[in-house]
Amino acid sequence: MTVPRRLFFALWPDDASRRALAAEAERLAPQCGGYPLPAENMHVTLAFLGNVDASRLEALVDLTRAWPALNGEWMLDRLGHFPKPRIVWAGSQASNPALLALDAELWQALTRHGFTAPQRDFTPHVSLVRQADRAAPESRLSAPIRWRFDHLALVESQLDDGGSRYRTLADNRSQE
Ligand code: 2AM
Repeated sequence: MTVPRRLFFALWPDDASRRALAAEAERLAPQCGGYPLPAENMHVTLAFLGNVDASRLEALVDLTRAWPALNGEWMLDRLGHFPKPRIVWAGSQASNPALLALDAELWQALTRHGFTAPQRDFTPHVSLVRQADRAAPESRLSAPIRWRFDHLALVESQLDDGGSRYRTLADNRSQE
């Protein structure tokens, strides 16, 4: 048995989207009573695996690198609040069929690798503010953010004193 790794699959925004999301987080944090997440942490989780034995990592890296190229878009325009984990997040009013299909396909592949998909529906979201006691006063982002996603990433989460640090272990961009 080796040391478990806390892993998840995510989409990572381009720099402009990331900066726009971080600016929203800064703006909202005082209103929601929490702390803003930094630009480098902005992402949408497609599949959270939790603690995974390191012996399974190689198969996950292979799956990630072999994943077909992505060329999608997600228009973020709304704000939401998950009261229990105390998160204020950005998402979209309209559902995004491509994003939902990608999530379902990813879980199908992960199921073949012995992972179990969650029972609950997937609510694509980008966490902006943590320890948020209140929802944002408004339900819209101050301006819509158009995020083009072009790669899938396998990411490790490490907790330290400053919060979560994320490290990409593999992605499906060309290896050349
Ligand atoms: P969150 O931002 O909504 O907290 C790394 O922790 C990533 O995995 C974050 O995007 C986090 O979502 C997500 N995550 C953490 N715990 C999770 C869980 N039990 N189920 C689903 N996603 C989780």
